[in-house]
Amino acid sequence: PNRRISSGGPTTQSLTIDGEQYPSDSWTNVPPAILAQYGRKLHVQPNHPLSITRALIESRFPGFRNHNDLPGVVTVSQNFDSLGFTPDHPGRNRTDTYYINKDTLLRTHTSAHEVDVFRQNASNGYTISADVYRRDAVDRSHYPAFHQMEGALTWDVNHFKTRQDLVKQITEDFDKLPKHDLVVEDPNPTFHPERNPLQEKHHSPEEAEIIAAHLKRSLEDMVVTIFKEADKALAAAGQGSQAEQEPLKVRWVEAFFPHTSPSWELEVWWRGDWLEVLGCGIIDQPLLIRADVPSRVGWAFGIGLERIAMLLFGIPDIRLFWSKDSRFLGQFNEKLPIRRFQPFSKHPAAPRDVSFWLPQSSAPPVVNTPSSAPSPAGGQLTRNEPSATSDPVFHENDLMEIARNTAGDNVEDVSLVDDFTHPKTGRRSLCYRITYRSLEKTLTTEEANALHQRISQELVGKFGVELR
Ligand code: FA5
Ligand code: MG
Repeated sequence: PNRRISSGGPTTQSLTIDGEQYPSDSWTNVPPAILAQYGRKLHVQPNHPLSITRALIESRFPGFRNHNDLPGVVTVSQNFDSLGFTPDHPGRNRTDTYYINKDTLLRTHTSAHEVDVFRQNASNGYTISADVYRRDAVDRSHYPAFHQMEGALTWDVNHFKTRQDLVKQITEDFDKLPKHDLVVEDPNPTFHPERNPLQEKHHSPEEAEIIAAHLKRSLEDMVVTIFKEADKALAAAGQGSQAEQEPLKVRWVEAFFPHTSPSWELEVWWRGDWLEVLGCGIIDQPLLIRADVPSRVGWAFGIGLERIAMLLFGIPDIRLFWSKDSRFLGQFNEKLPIRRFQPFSKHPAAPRDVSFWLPQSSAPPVVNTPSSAPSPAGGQLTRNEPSATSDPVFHENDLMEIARNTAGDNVEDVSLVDDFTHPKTGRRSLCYRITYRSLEKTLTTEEANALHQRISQELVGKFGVELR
């Protein structure tokens, strides 16, 4: 098949994905490294930790219809318009999204299928698990190809005589959910009344409140289940109890999604930091109207499956999920109780810095916020980015991708370590620390240097930066 050489290289006429040919255009930016990962469907590979995780979560949502085979090439309309993303929403930018061409892309989230599945109107609850793709940060909890599980539950207002009966039913359903004694740090974060309204035009605050309670309890139950399994695995490995080492701590934080309101994210305390594991909220009623199910009300969530699997098995690095090494794959068996992941020998890290002046015309790049959560996972919604047509302005995700394309899974982390603007000339200089480490062998000094050299040269070639 004809493929682009690289994100900034010359385009050829078409891309072939899933046996389908797509014409390329000026929006095309899917690199070969991503196409090579496309189609592995780790979430349904027997005995793969992501598949085991998916099945475990599905088991906490009995009666839901599970969709696990929806194709990853979707339209811009499915991925964004159907969900109410505004035309200028930053998530649409080529800096964040892999476009096949201006109308077609690799889905950035499983929400891309929500409207289609709602339209089938075949069940009250459903899940959608799938591979998703994003240009994003490089670190141990972010990867450009990852997996999400969407979940939604709705109640049909028309099935009830009165809205009071609806509230009664949801309350009964809530009372039937498994109870837990989990400490939730912030069960009801305040939310912004304008950016995250209660949708009072469509349902009462009381209805929103009981739906939200049902949503949060369901997801807390999911996390508790994962944690109990992780705890058993630790005990079985003779490593004591997780509860002693690092007690389960979760918190709800306000979030913003075009397709839910109000919205939240759930974070879990993991290895000394808050790890964002999912986004969720009360489904935007106009979305349900667009899906021809205007009489349904309910909730939806989107979980990062890798993040949950990391908690469940104690997997320390997201790159491992893509490993074909039997020392990794051989450790998981869906017929046996969850077992703790045993790291194979850890090879040394090789950090290298690259410092450069941005070209004078360059718009300010977007940089990672040094916030507590491993942001910018929610960045699709919050970052302020240059417009889609502004190439070749340097964007941090361009460096992330150059690093991935050049060093593959030998790159562990890319972090901004210095950001300096010259007081007289106004020129801006950035320094990134790129940490090289193979999961499978020790990289030699020469190998690390060679990778670093190639990445630095690509930065110069593509973005006209001046190395310092
Ligand atoms: C979304 O994608 C929303 N569509 C989720 C949603 C669905 C909200 C339904 C409301 C209703 P977000 O961009 O935060 O949200 O991603 C969801 C989860 O995916 C994150 O919490 C995180 O666990 C995971 N995730 C995001 N980016 C990455 C990445 N680069 N690598 C690994 N996991 C990621
Ligand atoms: Mg998020």
